[in-house]
Amino acid sequence: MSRLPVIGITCYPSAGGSGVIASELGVRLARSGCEVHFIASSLPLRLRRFDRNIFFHKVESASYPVFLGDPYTLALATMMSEVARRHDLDILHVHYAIPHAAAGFLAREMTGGRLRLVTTLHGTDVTLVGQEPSFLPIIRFLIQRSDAVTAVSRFLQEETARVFAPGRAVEVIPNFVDTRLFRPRPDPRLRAQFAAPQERLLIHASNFRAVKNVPAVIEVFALVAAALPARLLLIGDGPELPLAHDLAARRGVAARVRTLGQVENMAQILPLGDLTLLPSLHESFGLVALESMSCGTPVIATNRGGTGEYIENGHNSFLCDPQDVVGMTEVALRVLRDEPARRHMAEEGRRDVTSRFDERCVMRQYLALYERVMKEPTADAATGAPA
Ligand code: GMT
Repeated sequence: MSRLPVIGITCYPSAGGSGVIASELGVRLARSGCEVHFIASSLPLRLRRFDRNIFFHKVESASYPVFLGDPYTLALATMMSEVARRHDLDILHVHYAIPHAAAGFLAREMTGGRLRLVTTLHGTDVTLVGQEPSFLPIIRFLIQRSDAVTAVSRFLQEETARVFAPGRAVEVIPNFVDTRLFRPRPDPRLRAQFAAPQERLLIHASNFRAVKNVPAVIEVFALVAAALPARLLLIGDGPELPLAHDLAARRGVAARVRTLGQVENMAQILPLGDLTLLPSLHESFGLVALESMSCGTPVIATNRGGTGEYIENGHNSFLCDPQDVVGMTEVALRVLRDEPARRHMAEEGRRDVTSRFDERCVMRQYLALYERVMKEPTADAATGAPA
C-alpha cells in the first residue's frame, strides 16, 4: 500500500461486541500508523486510551417537537461527510448496519469523492432486527451499495445471503482478541473478592437482552450451586438483569450471585473464572466466549450460530443446546469436578484462539480489504451495485 488509509469508524459506543470490535480495530489501525476518526454518539467504552492517531467526533442531533423520534441518522450522516471532507477520509467503516450503513451511504453521496463505504454486519442487524419488514429492503439495498461488506462469521455470511439475497459477495472477517491482553493471569487476591478458594467461580457477561437467554444462566448456576460450592458473577447490564435477579432469588441462590455492571477491565476479570456461560438463543459469533478462552477460561456456549467456528465441542470448550439446562449443568459439573481436564481444556482453548483469532492476523485482513476497495470503483448510485 503506497499510503496508509485515513479511516472513519462508526459504531455503537456501548459495551456490546460490535462496539468492542470497532474500537479495538481502530486502536490497532492507529498503532500501525493509520489516522483513525471515530464518529459516534459518545466515546466508545474500550477507547478510553490516548493515541495520537485517534480522533473522536461526537454526533449530536437536534430535537424538535414535530419529530417523531431522534433524527440521529441524519446528524450522523452530516458529521460523517464533514469529517470525510475535513480529514480526507479514504474509508468509512461502519459497524452494525442499522442505522450506520444508511448514514454512511448518505455521507458517501454527500461527499461525492473517493470515500469508500465498508459495512461490517455483526449479528442481530441480520438475524433479528434486520428481518423486520420495515428494515429488510433498506438493509438489502445498503448491503448492495456498500463498497465492501463483511460478516463476523460464516454463519452470518450464510444468513445474510439467505435473508437478503443481495446478489453480491459478503466476505468473512472473523472477530478477534488481543491475546497478549486477554491472557491467563492468576490473581488470587482479586479472585478472593468474588469467591473463596474452594468455591468454583462461574461468569456470564452480556447486554442482558432476551437473545442472551439469561434465565438459563441462572437455572444452570442454581443446579451447579446445589451440587458444589459455587459463585456466579454477572457482568454487563440490560433489560433482563432484573429478571435474572428475580430468578436467582426464587432459586435460592441470590446470595451467591454478584452483579458487577459494565466492566472496563474484562481482561482482568475473565481469567478469574473457572467457567463462562453463554447459552444465548443464538450468537453470530459470541465475542465474550473468544475473550474468555483467550484468558484460559473454558466456556459453555450456545450451539446456535457461529460459535462452532472456533469452539470444538469437548476439546477447547463446550457447545450446548441453549434450551437444555440439564445437559449444560451436567457438562458444567463434569468440568468443574475434574480440574486437570478443565486446565487441559483451558490450554487448548488458549492455543486455538491465539493461533487463529489474534488481533494481528485479523487486522491484516481488514487492511487488505481497505487496500482493495480503495482501488476499485465505488458502488454508489451512479455505478450501481457490484455483482
Ligand atoms: O447483534 C447484536 O446483538 C449486537 C452485537 C453487539 O453489539 O454486541 O452483537 C453481535 O455482534 C458481536 C460482535 O461481532 C458478536 O460477537 C455477537 O455474537 C453478536 N450478537 C448476536 O449475534 C446475538
